[in-house]
Amino acid sequence: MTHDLVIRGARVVCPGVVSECEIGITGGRIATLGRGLEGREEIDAAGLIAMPGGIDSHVHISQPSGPGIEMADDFASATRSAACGGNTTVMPFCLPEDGQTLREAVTAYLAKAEGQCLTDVSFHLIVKSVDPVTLGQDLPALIAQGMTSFKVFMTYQGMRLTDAEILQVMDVAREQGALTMVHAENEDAIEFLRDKAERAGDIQPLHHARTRPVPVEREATHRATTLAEVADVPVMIVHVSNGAALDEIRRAKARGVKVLSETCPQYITLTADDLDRAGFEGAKWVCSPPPRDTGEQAAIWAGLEQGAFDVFSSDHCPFRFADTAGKDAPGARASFRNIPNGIPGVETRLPILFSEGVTKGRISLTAFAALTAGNHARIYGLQDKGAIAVGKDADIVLWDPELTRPITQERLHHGSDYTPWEGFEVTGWPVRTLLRGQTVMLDGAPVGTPAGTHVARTKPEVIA
Ligand code: DUC
Ligand code: ZN
Ligand code: ZN
Repeated sequence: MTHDLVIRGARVVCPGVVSECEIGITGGRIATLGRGLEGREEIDAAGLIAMPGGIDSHVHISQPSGPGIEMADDFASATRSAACGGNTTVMPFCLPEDGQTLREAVTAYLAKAEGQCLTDVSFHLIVKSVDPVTLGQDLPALIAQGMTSFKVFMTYQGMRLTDAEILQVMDVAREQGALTMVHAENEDAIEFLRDKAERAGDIQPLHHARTRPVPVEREATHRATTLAEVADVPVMIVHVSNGAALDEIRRAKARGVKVLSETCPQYITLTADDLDRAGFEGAKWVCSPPPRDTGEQAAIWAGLEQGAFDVFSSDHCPFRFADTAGKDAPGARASFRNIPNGIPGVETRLPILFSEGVTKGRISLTAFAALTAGNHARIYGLQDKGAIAVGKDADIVLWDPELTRPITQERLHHGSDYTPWEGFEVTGWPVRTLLRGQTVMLDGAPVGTPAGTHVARTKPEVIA
């Protein structure tokens, strides 16, 4: 059999095992894993590592972000950046604007993504209002269309749900077979600390971190896992930043609750000190939950090494510093309260974990592939993705494990005007990304026309 394409010479990271085999690709799918394969085209990947294309199951693209603030990425720039960072699928959130139904929002997001994407996309939903149309019509219809996961917030005025509302939403998840993702921070506690800080004149970016301390996340994580226990549903706790929250997850699991968890590059590499810069520059590191300290970084690393985390995502949520820093910019109006929460990271997630995890010997290649692709596919129901295995989409990323260079804004492709990791030294970079067998990144540059599509999902594995 002559394949469309054969990749030769790479060490191939298959689920649970690394193999010295060739990859035969036909019709955009992996057709054969073996030796002596024939192909009309070939890639010589000697010295490289072939991994499943990254799946980033937590990104924000073109999301409404408050008066006067626009997200820095649209679908073209976000997926270009994703592909250049070794990803082949991203999972953005669909957030309804005020007055819009969830179904109207989905229609609008699908239209924004259509024809723009260099990677595949698959949407999660955000439930910010609990009303009969959302619960009784839109969620069941959208889940049936393959949007089988949604996020609820315990923080942010206008987005947060009460415990009673979260239980109602979880009940729909149970009936319809969807996965609930929770942003776990206690809004009342944050509001109390924020008001106090502002009254004391503590308005610099550092106070974003000081007013969202670990107990705020720990308590909400306990509550979210308890609500899931009461509602009898699995739950995904997203962007876990510290050891105490992770301990709540461990305790819930020990009680038999099906809890999944996610952490992100910011919680293993950044600290609250990064927000403590002269003037307003600390705004570049404002995300929620905030980066903590080196002790909490160690606790998150221990969790990654022990397999306590299911997925490692970027929480890419890009803004332009110029929009928050100038004296007339919306984010600079008064205090840290006005800085939009989020940092760019879809292009740097994989190199950071590869360098800090694989190159430094903390995690294996197969654990890396699971944390960055395989588990995302299994958990969220992306049947054709996430593994180098016969029959899967040929979504593959080739890594040069020896390539050493720092992260710099000028080499990135996102719409932000900065990276929080400027100058961060990385050993191990993706050098070629293939989406369904077509090259979409070569040597750090985007290639080809946008052929990414929206992918409908099956029920999440924990539910099916
Ligand atoms: N939560 C996210 O998941 N992303 C950005 C901001 C936030 O609070
Ligand atoms: Zn969140
Ligand atoms: Zn997020």
